[in-house]
Amino acid sequence: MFTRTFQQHLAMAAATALTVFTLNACLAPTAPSVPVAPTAVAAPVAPVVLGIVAKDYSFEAPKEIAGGWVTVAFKNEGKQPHHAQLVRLNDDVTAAQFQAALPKGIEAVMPLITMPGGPGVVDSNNSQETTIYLKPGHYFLICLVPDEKGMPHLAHGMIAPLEVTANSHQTATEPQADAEVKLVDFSFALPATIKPGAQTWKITAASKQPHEMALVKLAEGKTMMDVMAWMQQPVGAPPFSNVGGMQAMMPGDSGYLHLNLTAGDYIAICHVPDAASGKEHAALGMMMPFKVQS
Ligand SMILES: [Cu+2]
Repeated sequence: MFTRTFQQHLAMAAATALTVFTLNACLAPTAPSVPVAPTAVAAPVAPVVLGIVAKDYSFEAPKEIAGGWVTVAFKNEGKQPHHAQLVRLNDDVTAAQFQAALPKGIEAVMPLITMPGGPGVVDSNNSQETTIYLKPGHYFLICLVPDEKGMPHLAHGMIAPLEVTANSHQTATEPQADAEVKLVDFSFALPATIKPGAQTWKITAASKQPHEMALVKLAEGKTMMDVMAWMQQPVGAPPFSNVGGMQAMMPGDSGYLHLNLTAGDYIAICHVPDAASGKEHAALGMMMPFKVQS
């Protein structure tokens, strides 16, 4: 079931950005003097940074940001694990309609929104950065991580509005990736080998349903079976730590996940509910173990 395909992506900027000038003209006194205009190579424009701090149970974040490629820099200063799922209200949907739908559950909310991703779950005092594309519109940050009773943190007030405005300045350049990951119905296509250290993955939902990729690192001696058992019945300390990931994205969307993993055993998990059965995609096989080793 867990087929893993190799999707190594090579940065090609160096090959295309180089321009070779020949300077032999200045050695020949009789050569006509032709002024050479320097070839302008557009410097990459860094994404705007949206800084978010999570507490138990609130977000501290700007209320407005310019759209385009935005690096969402998320820090969890709470004691509980948290994430920041960004949701964009459809153009004809009001904030009041969205908030009225929230208590009715995911089936009522999904037709009103799209999801561009966001920083995945991290434990207390950890952080996660993702670079995602935000088109102008009315957004909310929400945290859907369940408390010990299974209630999403959203129900404790972990929701904040965000206005994304049209970017009147130079728009940011799409980031470069070291590796590519595909989210499919219902599996992950991960890089064949994953080394420790700083790296950026391009995450694409090559699928019919929205997906996410939560990353957990197994505790010493624990297995994927232990993780599955704990997810069924979350009693006591989890057999893993939450080390980030990419929140739910719509089919066809891509985003960038900035990682700095240490060596060890990990599992990629999708908690998005299936459109037909309502079951978590994890229960349909969207849980994949992988190893980080040098
Ligand atoms: Cu999924």
